[in-house]
Parts: sequence; C-alpha cells; structure tokens
Amino acid sequence: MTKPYEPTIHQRSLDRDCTTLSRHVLQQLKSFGPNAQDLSALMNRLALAGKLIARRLSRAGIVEGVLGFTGDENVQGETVKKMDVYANDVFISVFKQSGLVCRLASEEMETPYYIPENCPIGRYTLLYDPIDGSSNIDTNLNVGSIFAIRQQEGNDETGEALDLLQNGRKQLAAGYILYGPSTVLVYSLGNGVHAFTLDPSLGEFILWQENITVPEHGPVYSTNEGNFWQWEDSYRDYIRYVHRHEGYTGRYSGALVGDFHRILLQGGVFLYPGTRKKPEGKLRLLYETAPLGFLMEQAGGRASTGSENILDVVPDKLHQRTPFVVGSSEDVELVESFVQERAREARDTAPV
Ligand code: AHM
Ligand code: MG
Repeated sequence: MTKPYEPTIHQRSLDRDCTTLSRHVLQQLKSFGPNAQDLSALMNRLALAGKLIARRLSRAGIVEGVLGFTGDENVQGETVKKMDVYANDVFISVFKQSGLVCRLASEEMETPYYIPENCPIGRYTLLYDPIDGSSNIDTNLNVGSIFAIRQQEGNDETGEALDLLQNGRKQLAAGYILYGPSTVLVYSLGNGVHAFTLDPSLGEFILWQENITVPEHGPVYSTNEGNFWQWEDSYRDYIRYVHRHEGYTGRYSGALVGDFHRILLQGGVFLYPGTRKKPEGKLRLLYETAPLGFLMEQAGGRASTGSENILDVVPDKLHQRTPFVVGSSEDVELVESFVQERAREARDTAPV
C-alpha cells in the first residue's frame, strides 16, 4: 500500500506564496459572484499599476524621465514632476484595459478622465493620487500611490463630477501602495486592513499581514513643524504638550503614505492642519484623506479634520482640501481635545 502524502517543510512558505492579492480579495468577499469578480479584477489592475510604477522608480537616474520636473504646474498650482505624469498615465492605461472603470479622477487632472468605451458596462470610478510625496523622488526616499474605488452613479454630463461629491462612506475600497525598501500594497474592502509585499522575483503581491489593528496609542507625532507659526492656537497647544511630556517622538518623511504606514503599524498621530496660507490644509479629500481615513477606521483608529470625522465630510469640489488628523484613537482624541478647548474659549469670550 502507498503511504499518504505528508506535507513537507516547504508547505508553509508555499502556502504563503500562494496567497496572492486576487485570491485574497475573493476570500474577503466570500463570493465568486460578479461584484466580487469585479473587485478582484480592479485590485489586480491596481497591483499592476503599482508594479509598473515601482519598476520605473527602481531605475531612477539610469532611465530618462524619472527624476526632475516637467516645467508645468498642475491644476492646484503645484510644480509637476516627471514621475507624477508617468504614474498618472500608468493608471489611465491600466484601467482603460480593465473594462470596469468608466471614469478616473486624480490629483493631476483638473476634471475626470472618461474612458467612453468602458462606460456602457464600467460601473466604477477610480480616485487616485498617482505619486504622493513626489518631492521625495529626487532624493530616493519613499513615495506612494493612494486609491479609492466608488460605484459610478449616473453620468456627469457637465464634467464637474457632481455625483462624486459625496462622503467617504461611499468608498467601496481604498488603499495605497508604498514604494519603499520593498513595495507594499495595503487595502481594505470595508472588512479589515490587509498588507501585501511585492515579491519581485514572482512579480506578485504576496500576503504579509491580515487584519492589521493600529495600537490605541503610539509615541509618534508626525507633522511639518515648520508650519507651527501658521497654525491655529489649538495645534500649537498640542505640539507644546508633546514637547513637554515624556514618551513622544517626532517622525516626518514628507510623504503621507510613508508616515501613515508607520502609524498604522506602530501607532501615533499624523497631522496636517490648516495653515495661514492654506486654511484647509494641503491634503485633498477624495483621493488622499478619505481613502486613508477609511483604512484607519478599518484598523480601529480614527481620522478627522480636527473637529469632524473625515468620512462624514461632503466636498463641494473635486480637488477639495481638508485638514487631516489621523492615527491611534487616543492620540487623535487628544488633538481634538485641544481643538475643542480653543473653540470653547472662543465661544465664551465672543461678544453677545
Ligand atoms: P503631493 O501629493 O503633491 O506630493 O502632496 C502631498 C504631500 C504629502 O505626501 C505630505 O504629507 C505633504 O504633502 C508634505 O507637505 P509639506 O512639504 O508641506 O510638509
Ligand atoms: Mg498626495
């Protein structure tokens, strides 16, 4: 009689290598139905965009068009880097071929980009920041891409994307790709937060951590303190508090995705409040703060404008900015308590 097959010592690492992103999405949705197939295909497409961008970044300086500026300004008056344009085009090309996405909206395009051939069946809109933290590229530091998928609701004839002006709870999926020492894709479909690492030899994102939960409190505060003089008093109060208490440490990379990733894994808080020059802050709601807020809530943390849950904010324009406070629940609450205190003081001293 032949002996039954005994799993070998390779089995565990092979099982791990087989947990690819597309398989994971289907497991998450507990279905092979059409919606699950769509989301799995969309996540696969996002992974392809991430691989293309990672490949180009990894050859910065030895291929043309990775480092430096184009000489143009984007719709928001910011200087455009060559990689911003490349990465924006990557998402367009990748989703043109998906059949599923009718419309893309990104930081780099004033109005949404329609893919007419997809619209009869394409039921989704992709919102994305192709390269977040692009000022880091020329010094070979981490950057990221941020994305959110929403159901396409109606056809926006005016091109103003009015049907997109809804709160962050409308996101079906959100995530980011971090181009660091390794390339990591983190996503949520509203059922926990999961992280994958790109194995370049396989060309696949392989499951690294499932159901990530952010610690309730962490030591890191992450903010551009160069803006201190431009902040409202409440944020200055918070920074003075962390300066005077033991156990805090400052970390700020200049790329939101990297700073967010550290906080997601280790706890703490990231802040980009309004400044005198930019009262709404710098970060954009639909493709930066709402997707990351969705992830942080899914991981058990919090995301707010300082006074309102970020997922409740309804924008009135596509590229709307919001102040952003995100991270461990206790740390976000502490920041909010300084905001509430100053608001109370202002009410109490207001002339009647
Ligand atoms: P970008 O998407 O145009 O790169 O801008 C967003 C970036 C974030 O990644 C980062 O947290 C922030 O801008 C840094 O801004 P600052 O240089 O004002 O601190
Ligand atoms: Mg950005």
